[in-house]
Amino acid sequence: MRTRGPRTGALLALVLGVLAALALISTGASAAKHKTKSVTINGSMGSYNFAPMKVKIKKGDSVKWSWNSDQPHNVTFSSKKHSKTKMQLKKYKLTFHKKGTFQYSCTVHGFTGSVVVK
Ligand SMILES: [Cu+2]
Repeated sequence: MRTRGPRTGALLALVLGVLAALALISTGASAAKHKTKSVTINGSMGSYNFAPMKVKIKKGDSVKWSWNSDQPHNVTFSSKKHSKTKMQLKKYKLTFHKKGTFQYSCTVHGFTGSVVVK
């Protein structure tokens, strides 16, 4: 009867090493958290804008809008997603699951912004 030779031992070590490496890779991937970028509304009567006007994010990331203004504003996408129209918006957050460029505006004042999802 043969006992486990040095070659078998080396092969076993190699397999275990590969498994350990795979475990590390998958752990690393799931640990990559999705980010949230913030957009506020700047300006005063007659000259408002979203700041920043263009946000670049990755698929699965979110954008959070908030403002505290002397005028009511909203965030309205052509997809009909929209925030409430308020002077103070504590938080309006959307997560983007598709790549593309998404334009939006404040329908009260007409200024625009965009979210670019890569
Ligand atoms: Cu507005």
